[in-house]
This record gives sequence, structure tokens and C-alpha cells, in this order.
Amino acid sequence: MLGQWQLRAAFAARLSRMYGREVPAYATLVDVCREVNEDVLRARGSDAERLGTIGRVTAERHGAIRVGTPGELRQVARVFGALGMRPVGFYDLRETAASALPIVSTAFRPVAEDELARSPFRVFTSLLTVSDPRFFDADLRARLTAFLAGRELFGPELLALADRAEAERELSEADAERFLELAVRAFELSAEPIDRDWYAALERVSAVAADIGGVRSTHINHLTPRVLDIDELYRRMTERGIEMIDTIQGPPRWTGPDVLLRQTSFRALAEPRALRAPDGRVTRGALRVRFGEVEARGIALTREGRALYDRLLTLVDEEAAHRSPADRAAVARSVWTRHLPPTEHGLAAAGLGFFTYHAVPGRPADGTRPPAGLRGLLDGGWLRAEPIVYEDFLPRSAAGIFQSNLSEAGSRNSGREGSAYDADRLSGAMDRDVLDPFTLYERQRDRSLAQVPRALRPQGAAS
Ligand code: OOG
Ligand code: NI
Repeated sequence: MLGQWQLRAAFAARLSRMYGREVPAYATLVDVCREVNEDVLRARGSDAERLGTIGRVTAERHGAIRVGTPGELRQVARVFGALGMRPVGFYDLRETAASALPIVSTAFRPVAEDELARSPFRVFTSLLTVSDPRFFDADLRARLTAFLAGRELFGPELLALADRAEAERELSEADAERFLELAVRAFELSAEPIDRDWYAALERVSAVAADIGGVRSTHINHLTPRVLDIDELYRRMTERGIEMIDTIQGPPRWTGPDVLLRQTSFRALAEPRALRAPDGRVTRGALRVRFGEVEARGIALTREGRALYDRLLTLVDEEAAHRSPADRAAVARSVWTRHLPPTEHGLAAAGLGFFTYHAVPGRPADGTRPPAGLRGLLDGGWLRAEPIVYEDFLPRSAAGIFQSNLSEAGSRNSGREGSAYDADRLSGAMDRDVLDPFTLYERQRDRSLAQVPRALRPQGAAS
């Protein structure tokens, strides 16, 4: 039998092989990541593994997919549910970018620490906001709704296997093989000809809307490996002649601890796709929608830390506004140096970062009693803090990645009231709770803290 984590790891590995065949530049990206990670490990030793073992980091991927309807999202949730992945976080990208991004998103991922350690595979999943009148007028909405209602992304056999894997938390080897084959196939790029005029009608609103609602199947949009030095990776990819987007999204490079998430990507490539003209003739065209992304992960921030991060982004925008774009990284570094603690210890002490806490073995050595309070225990060397790695995404970075890969801005009627999409609406559509990432990190921290009093109790003391 194969348990859920084995299914998840196998799915991630097969998807990676499939995507490497479809998009050869992705295979280059994975190679360069491996080289950079090996170099960092050589240079920094065990310190390089502070936010994850090299085994985990090398295998780690996130995917991105896009679906059209709440019903499709519900089916995706069943497929990922089979892999032990649950919806975490709600991201509304509609207001984040100058380009039209008519989508809201969540990320499917494992939540338990041991599951993350075994296979941290996650998928950023976006839902087209068909009912948002700023993007789709009544006529286009009606046509889009009818088009989406007539397609099937996941067949009954796949869904039945998925439900069984979720309920029983495992599949026999033969069923697992069939499930993986069908699941990977569901995310392959289809060779079916695309209705050219329909695709173009949606593209006038948003290239993302066309990628979702202009075709009769879904596909993986990108698959993202994790790298330990994203600046070095950016340099090496550029050296190899691969055109990267202009910036690295998220926190700047600086000398303090890595926090949250830094991401960049190579530009969407023209891929041959069959197009059907109104007279029925099929021609070979090309579409640029799929790209390659890479990311470096840092420490998860508490609600206070995250609020500070969001303020710092605004501050960077303000200070960079009257400077040349080339100065932005330097401006960001200076803002960070002024506002963020330069060490992990500082992040923990200020309550800005998430850590788990562990009693230092051998204490108490001289019979002194431990001080009360976390700060005293840390400063006195009674406890050590281990960073919790950020497992989620950042809306502004996501929008930046989307936007930098679009050639047209699309259009939106900002005079209209947007329709409400929120975490509850997504939860309702899937019949599964969209989990709050902060709550997950808090629980992880609190579980470690709950062990501390017992671990610090002097030997032989009564309970
Ligand atoms: C998703 C873009 C966002 C990320 O890592 O933030 C994203 C998409 O292109 O569908 O993948
Ligand atoms: Ni991504």
C-alpha cells in the first residue's frame, strides 16, 4: 500500500518529469538550482540546512494551476485531498496589479510538520472570478459560463480513486499507479485545437482569463523549485541566456535572516498550440502563458511581523518612487536595515517571527531554577529557538509574477462594484475549510512551548 505522503511525493516527481518534457527551460532551471544548492551547502555547511534539509529542499516544488468554476475547484480539492493536501490561505489578486487579474486563489498543501518534512509539495490554485462585472459584462459572462459548464477537467475514474485515497489514506500499488497516471494526465497541456476567436475575446479582458476559460482542459502553469541563493540563481540563468523577469519579488537581499519568500521567474515562452479558425481550419499558432519560477523560502512571520512586512513594502514604494528603477534593491535593503531586527534572536524576541522552542540538553547544570518568561529562558541559554519555515505565498509577489509574464494589460471596468469573493465563499464552494496560515504556525509554536515546562523541570523533582 502507498500512503498519502508517498502518493504526494510520487505525484510531484511525475509532474516534474512531465513538465520538464513540455518545457525544457524548466529542466535547465532545475539543473541550475541543484548546482547553486550544492555550492551553498559546500560554502555554508550545516547552516545552509537551517530552513530545511538539503533532501527536502532539493525535492521541493510548488505548482500553479487555474480553474474556471467553483465546481472545478471542488474537484481539484478532491484530487489534492487524496494527496493529503488541504486548502490554506486566501489570496485576492484582483486589486493587487495594474494588469487585469480576475482571480482569487488558495494553496493546497500538507499542514502537519511530519507531512511537510516528508514531502512539502504545494499547489497555488486560482479560480476565475466569472461573476465579477468589472471584468466580464453580462454577455461575455453568459458565454463563459456556458463554455465552462460544457467541459470536464477530471474524469469520474480519477475522482473515485481520489475519494478512496482520501477516505482510506492509502491506495494499493495498482490503484496508486492508475491514480497517478490519470492525475498527471489531467494537468498536461492538451493538443486539442483552441477556438481562436473565443480565446481572443477573453484575452481582450485578461490573458489569464483566456488561459483558463479559452480552452477545454486545465494544465500546470509552472512548477517551482526551491533554491538556497536566489540572487546567484538569477545571475546564472541570465548567463545561460535565459531571459528572466526584471526583479526578484518579495524581501530584498540583505544581511539579516531570510523571511517569508523571494521569487523570480523566466519569461513565458512561446509554445506551439493548434488554433481553429471560424471556418474550421486548424493552424499552428503559438501562445505565451507558461513560465518557470524559482523561490527561496525564509522564516514565517507572525501577524505583527507580516503587518510590518506590508508596511515596509509601502515604504520601499514611496522611497523608490523618485529614484531610478535600478536603485530599488538598494532602497529596499536600506528600509529593511532600519526596520527589521538583524538576527533570528531579534525576530524571536520582538515577536515578529515564528519559531519552535526546545529545551537545551544539559540544563540546568548547577541547580539554578530557570527564569520565568520566554525572553529570559532564551537569553539565559535554557531554550533554543528553531525557525519555522514559511510554507505559504504572498499576494503581491504572486501578482508581480503574473503581471510580469503578461504582454497585454487587459481591461477592467473599475466604475463597477467588484463581486465579493472571500475565504468563506471558497470554503463553501469546496465544502472544506480554507485554513488560516497564521493559526497553523501558532499551533506549531504552541505545541513546542507546551513541552518546555516538563523538559526544564529539574531531575527528580516532583511533578
Ligand atoms: C500563479 C502565480 C502566483 C506564486 O508562486 O506566487 C504564483 C499562476 O501563475 O497561476 O505562482
Ligand atoms: Ni508560483
